[in-house]
Amino acid sequence: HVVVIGLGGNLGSPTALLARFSAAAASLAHLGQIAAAPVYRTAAIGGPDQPDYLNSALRLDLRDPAPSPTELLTTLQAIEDQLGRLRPAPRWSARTIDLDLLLFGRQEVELPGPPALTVPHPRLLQRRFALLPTIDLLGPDVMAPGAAVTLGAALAALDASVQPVWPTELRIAHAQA
Ligand code: A4P
Ligand code: MG
Repeated sequence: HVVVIGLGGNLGSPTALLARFSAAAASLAHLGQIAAAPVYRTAAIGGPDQPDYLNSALRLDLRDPAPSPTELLTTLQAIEDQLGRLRPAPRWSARTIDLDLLLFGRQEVELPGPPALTVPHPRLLQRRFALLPTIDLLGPDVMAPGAAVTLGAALAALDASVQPVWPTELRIAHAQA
């Protein structure tokens, strides 16, 4: 199973945010091989007025015995808690770290939960901050499960002036298991 996990956050310095991204990668390394996308600075989409985000993504090639999508989501939420994520908070408000399950192989998942889970992530194809690092990891020619377009075509359809994304020099340090 090739899994893609979106990383985001906009509370604290870039250095602090990057340290949380790297800590999240290290916490996942026991599940399989990890590759990290570049880190982008991105304008906040939706929600109240808030600082720019850092966004990136991890590719996780799960080794057996692989967790189920729900087990992996529960792990991601536990890592968010360990890294200081405060809940409950208003939807789309500023946060220290957000870990989203963007893709889980070719699986389509729709579970009421708790925890509720929809895979592919329901907003993946509408968001440049999620699509760009996913394409860095998988290439532009992959079709998102359940969608009729490639990731690259979905990205090309989005307005870069409405959703600006800027490359940074920041790199995620990730422990290999
Ligand atoms: N949930 C369902 N499916 C998934 C999935 N595939 N991955 C449920 C992760 N979670 C999933 O998530 C809310 C609920 O979604 C959970 O109970 C989970 O069971 P949350 O992380 O607790 O809260 P949230 O992140 O505030 O809500 P949501 O709806 O996930 O927000 P988004 O869509 O993640 O948006 N702008 C920029 N530039 N960069 C960003 O990273 N992020 C957001 C948050 C808004 N604007 C942003 C960014
Ligand atoms: Mg989230």
